[in-house]
Amino acid sequence: MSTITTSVAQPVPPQDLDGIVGHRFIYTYANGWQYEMYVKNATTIDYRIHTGVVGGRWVKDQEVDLVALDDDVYKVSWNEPTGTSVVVNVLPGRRRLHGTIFFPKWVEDDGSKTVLFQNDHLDEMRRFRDEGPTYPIYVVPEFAHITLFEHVGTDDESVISVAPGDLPEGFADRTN
Ligand code: FER
Repeated sequence: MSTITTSVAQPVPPQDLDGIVGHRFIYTYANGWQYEMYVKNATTIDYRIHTGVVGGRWVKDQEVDLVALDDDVYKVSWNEPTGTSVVVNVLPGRRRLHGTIFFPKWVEDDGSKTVLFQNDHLDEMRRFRDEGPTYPIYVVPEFAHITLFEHVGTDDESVISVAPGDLPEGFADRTN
C-alpha cells in the first residue's frame, strides 16, 4: 500500500473515485437506523431510508460533493431541499461509515413530513424548509457498519426505483 502525501502547494490528494462511484451500499447506524445509498455518478446519489426516525423516505438525484480523502476513504456531503445537511465518510474496504446529520428543528419536531418520495414533493419540502423553525439544529453523529457493498454500474435508474416499503421481503438484509 502506498502513502499519499499532500502539502500546502498540493493539498488535494489523488481523486480516484472508482471505489465508490457506481456502487450501492446498505448500512446500519449504531442507533439502529438502516440506510441505503447508491452513488449514481461523481455528483449524484439516490437513497432509501429503511428504518429510523424518517424510515420510508427516499430520494433520487440528490446533488452531492464527493471526494477521496485517502485510499479507501471517501466523503459525501450535501444539503437537502428540507434544509437537512448530511456528511457521510465511507471506508468501503473496512466496511466502516460515519455519518453526521444536521436536522433543522422542524424535521426533529415532525420527521414524518419528510417520509415520502421527495422528488414528487420538492416545492413542498422547500416551503417547509423556509417556514422552519430551523434552529436549534439537531446534530446526529453516528458510526455505521456497511452490511452490503456492491458494484452496480453508473447512472442506472433501476437501482433505486421503488419505495423502501415496496421492496421484496428481506431486501435490505442481504449481506456480502
Ligand atoms: C445518511 C444519513 C442521512 C443518508 C441520508 C440521510 C443516504 C438523509 C437524511 C434526511 O434527509 O432526512 O447516511 O444516506
